[in-house]
Amino acid sequence: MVEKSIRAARILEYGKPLSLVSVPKPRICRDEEVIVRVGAVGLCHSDLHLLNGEWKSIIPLDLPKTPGHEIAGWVEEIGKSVPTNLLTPGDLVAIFGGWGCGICFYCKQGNEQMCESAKWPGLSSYDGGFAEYILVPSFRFLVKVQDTSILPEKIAPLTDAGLTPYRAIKKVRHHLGPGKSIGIIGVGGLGSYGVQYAKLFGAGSKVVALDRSDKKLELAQRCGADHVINLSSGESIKEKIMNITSNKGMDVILDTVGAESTITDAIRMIGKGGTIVLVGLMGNMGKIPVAPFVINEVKMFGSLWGNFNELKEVIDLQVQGKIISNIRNFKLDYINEAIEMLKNGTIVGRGVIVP
Ligand code: FEH
Ligand code: ZN
Ligand code: ZN
Repeated sequence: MVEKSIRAARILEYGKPLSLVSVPKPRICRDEEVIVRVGAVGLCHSDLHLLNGEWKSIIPLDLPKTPGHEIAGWVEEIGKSVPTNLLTPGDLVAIFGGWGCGICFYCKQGNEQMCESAKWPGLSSYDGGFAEYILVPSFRFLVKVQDTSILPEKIAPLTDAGLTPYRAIKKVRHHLGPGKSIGIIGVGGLGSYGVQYAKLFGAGSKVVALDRSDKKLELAQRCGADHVINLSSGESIKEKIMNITSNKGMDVILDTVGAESTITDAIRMIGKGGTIVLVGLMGNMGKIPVAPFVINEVKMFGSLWGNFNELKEVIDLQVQGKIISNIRNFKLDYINEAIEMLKNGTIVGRGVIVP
């Protein structure tokens, strides 16, 4: 049998541009498996860490590897045990990225993204979606999108950029309401969804978007932010926050960046009894000023990605038109240019590769 080949953008060596190469088309070897024709795949900051080799010790990879973990496309082929009432070739699907074992404590809780031996696509032994096709180890990781009029490039970012702030904001909804405030730090891929969820689930809370780019702050306004603050404006950010919040400070802050500076900003802006949720993975360390943290009873926690049911909920929101995906498409041939733009912060919204 002649082996078919496909195009993929792969890491051959850390710190180098991705290489566009020909690789064998994946084949079904186990009955649960599904091959998906990639329709779109989002570019995530985590990909930058991965490509640079910064995560070598936490996510060891055998190179070459195809990254890309934010994927949507069409079912190409299914294994023998895939229930055809769930999936058939041609279906539009979102690929849930938490490829859990299914039986550990975290998987049984429904949080497969936190599995003890999670195999995230493109972030583990499995190749990801910067390719024309991807092998998905089980149909359990696919969400069928019933509305086939939606383009895959609007679905792919939902599997990570749209999902991560959704899970985080669900965890702090009880702190929001009239007279309350929520700040979204970073209006990149995640933050533009974060602003929309803050409006949708904030029950009248004031939504404040903070970023260093005026273009991204304009996007935040289009997404419904009540106030925008440029973090590099040099003016007193704390003073602005105090004006907006009647001198209380913010009730909730979602940090979608996770750099030392944004953690410091968040702690400076948070009010008494406030909650900071960290989802961004940009930096390595943050500093906590002990006295204000204790005296103001600040709460701070992390939130990882989202689970399968949460992905279904986010897709429902998109299908109902309750959220919009702000994307910029790039052809697979221009993936390294897109990665450079992501590095420089010049992509407004989510950069999406369309093979
Ligand atoms: C990074 C590393 C491990 C798991 C998940 C991630 C995020 O990129 C998901 O956004
Ligand atoms: Zn990611
Ligand atoms: Zn597990």
